Amino acid sequence: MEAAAKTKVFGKPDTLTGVPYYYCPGCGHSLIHRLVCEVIDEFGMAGDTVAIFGVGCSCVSYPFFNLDWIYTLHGRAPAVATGFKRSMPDTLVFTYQGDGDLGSIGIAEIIHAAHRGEKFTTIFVNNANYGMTGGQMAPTTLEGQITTTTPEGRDPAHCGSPLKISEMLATIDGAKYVARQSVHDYKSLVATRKSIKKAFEVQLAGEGFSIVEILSQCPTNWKIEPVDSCAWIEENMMPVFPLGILKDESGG
Ligand SMILES: Cc1ncc(C[n+]2csc(CCOP(=O)(O)OP(=O)(O)O)c2C)c(N)n1
Repeated sequence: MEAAAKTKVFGKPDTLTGVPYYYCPGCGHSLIHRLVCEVIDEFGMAGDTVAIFGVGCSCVSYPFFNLDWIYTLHGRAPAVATGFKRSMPDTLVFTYQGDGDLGSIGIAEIIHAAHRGEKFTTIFVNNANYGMTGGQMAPTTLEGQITTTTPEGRDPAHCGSPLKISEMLATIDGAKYVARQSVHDYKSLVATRKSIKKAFEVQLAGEGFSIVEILSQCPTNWKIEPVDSCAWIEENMMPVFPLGILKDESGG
């Protein structure tokens, strides 16, 4: 009997190595890795891409990628990306940074990279806390959110309100594409992939700085079950950090 012809409809992106993820159960980083890799595959650019990691949970991610990568000091990925992209302008360069890395210690780096209109892309993973170090308050921590450093909940009277970093970056002329997406349901995964693709296109067209903020699950530090973390994003994060394209000045 002849074997029935099979058509492959789904598979692992070639840019992912297939090394099993060792993130906490329900962590959003692995979903985001996959979407980034799918887009790189689509562009056929794995050999011409450099990933630049900040410090945080994602700094253990290099075994997952079939890519060249650089691991930088905390918050300094935009400076390294600036140097790399300027010296090798045909390379697809992206930084991959958490909200602590990008929004606290690295806030000046990202603002000035956008201000200079550096032609790289930032994947900004907002999980509303410092994940790697055990769940301390980040600039993006929600009002009332319990973290190890705000055991009674973040009080804006002395901790400020959640910093809307993408809104801030969108005011900067050199930033040409700024989007906020999420990975909490299928629809948001599709939108996030689309935004990553658009951000990379803006970079490859030499138009300026591009960034995609992605709301991402951290059930371990939110102290909830992985299955509940998607609803947590929708109910708690999205009212404060609404999804959408904050700025698109691509195409001249
Ligand atoms: C100069 C410096 N200060 C502090 C630390 C400790 N540190 C490691 S990861 C981290 C926070 C990372 O949080 P985030 O960027 O939100 O990423 P996540 O782990 O949540 O993905 C901190 C403060 C460090 N490694 N280097």
